[in-house]
Amino acid sequence: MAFRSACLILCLLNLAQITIQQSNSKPRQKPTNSKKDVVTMQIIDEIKKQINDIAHDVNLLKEQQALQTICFKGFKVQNKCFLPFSQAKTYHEANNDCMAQGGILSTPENGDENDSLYEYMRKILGSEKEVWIGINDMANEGTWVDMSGSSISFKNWETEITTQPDGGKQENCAALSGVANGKWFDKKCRNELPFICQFVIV
Ligand SMILES: *[C@@H]1O[C@H](CO)[C@@H](O)[C@H](O)[C@H]1NC(C)=O
Ligand SMILES: [Ca+2]
Repeated sequence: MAFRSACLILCLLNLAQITIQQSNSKPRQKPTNSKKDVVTMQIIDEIKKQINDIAHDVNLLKEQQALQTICFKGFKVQNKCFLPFSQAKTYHEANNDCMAQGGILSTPENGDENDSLYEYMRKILGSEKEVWIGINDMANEGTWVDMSGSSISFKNWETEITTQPDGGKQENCAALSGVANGKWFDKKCRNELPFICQFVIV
């Protein structure tokens, strides 16, 4: 990989530089052993630190690249990427699939995200479909929270024709409905629906 060879070259250059500095700064006569040991340790520590820094940068770049790949396949809205999965799964299976890729079930947090998610779902999965969203009241009936357990401020329940959420303790997971033009319904968590994962871009 290009990164790895760049890293290796950098490390070798640094090593060469430090060695030159060391030999330049040293007096001609033989230094005592203890001094030499201290200098050697310092060089090793410095190189270790630099390798750690480079490894850290490489990991960050890999993460960014992975997110960009997802964005490329999916749909970007503000600082989020949405990626659809058409295979119907239970709520838990769906969220596990999202988490396995570094995301969570999509969670619209404002009107714009809500519109984007609905439009995207309609286009990719079909306007008759429903998708899981990352909102549930499993822990505490009637208290709807996001996947981090925080209470939600944006809500988009269907209330014109029905009065969602209306499933009580039987229905603790939320889905966005294409038929209801993007409004939300509570559903049984073990139902199987397609889903859209969201990835936050840092
Ligand atoms: C999304 O939310 C906004 C703000 O509440 C609302 O105006 C809009 O109709 C909603 N869109 C959908 C598709 O439900
Ligand atoms: Ca409930």
